Amino acid sequence: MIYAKALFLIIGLSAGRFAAAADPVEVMAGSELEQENDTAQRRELFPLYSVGTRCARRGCSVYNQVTAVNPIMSLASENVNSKGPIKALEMLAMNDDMNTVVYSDSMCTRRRAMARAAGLAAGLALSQVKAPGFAAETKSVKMGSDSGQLVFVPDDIKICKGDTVTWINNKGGPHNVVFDEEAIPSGVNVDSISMDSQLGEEGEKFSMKFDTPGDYAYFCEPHRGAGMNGNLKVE
Ligand code: CU1
Repeated sequence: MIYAKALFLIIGLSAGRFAAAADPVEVMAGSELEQENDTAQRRELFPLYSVGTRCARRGCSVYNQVTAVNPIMSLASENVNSKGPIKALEMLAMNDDMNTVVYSDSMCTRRRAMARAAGLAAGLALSQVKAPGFAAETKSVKMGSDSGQLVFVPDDIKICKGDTVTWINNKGGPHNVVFDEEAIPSGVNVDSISMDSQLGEEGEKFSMKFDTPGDYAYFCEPHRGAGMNGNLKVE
């Protein structure tokens, strides 16, 4: 009988403990779910320490350290009407860009956002990092491999709209770059992006900027039969 009572007591106590423990866990799980579902409540990756005079939740210490070790950020504030050592608009833009880097599915969108954020962190103005071509890159393609094979190296590249490709004459020339008019995005003039003339000297270059997204195919006229073809994807 005593054992039975003790057993009930233990069951009763532990049930109560479980019940007490279960409540807050459920509440937390619920609110976490709500936050995940509500994109407006996403976590800010770059808290706005400099906006206004009040420091965000965590206090001013981090932001003080940042400005102390980065004189460029302090300098940037002296230019125009700013609320803090880093201009509020720049901070908002940087936070936006960092979120884009995390959430975007597009490689080029992420790359542009990353370049803007890096520019802002280095003290550039918003107008500078937003200028067209700020994040543009140039990719190089060798014409002829180092061992003299008649190929483009690499023969398949992916760039972002606004990027430039530079073909560099390497070995086995003369080479050129002629786009296939059947295999370029509609509306793009094949002659305006091709280089008919042939590069004979090692190190000679041909550069072209691509603004129209799509798939492009090209070849080297003298070595087309040997399979000197290339593909280019503009995102
Ligand atoms: Cu060639």
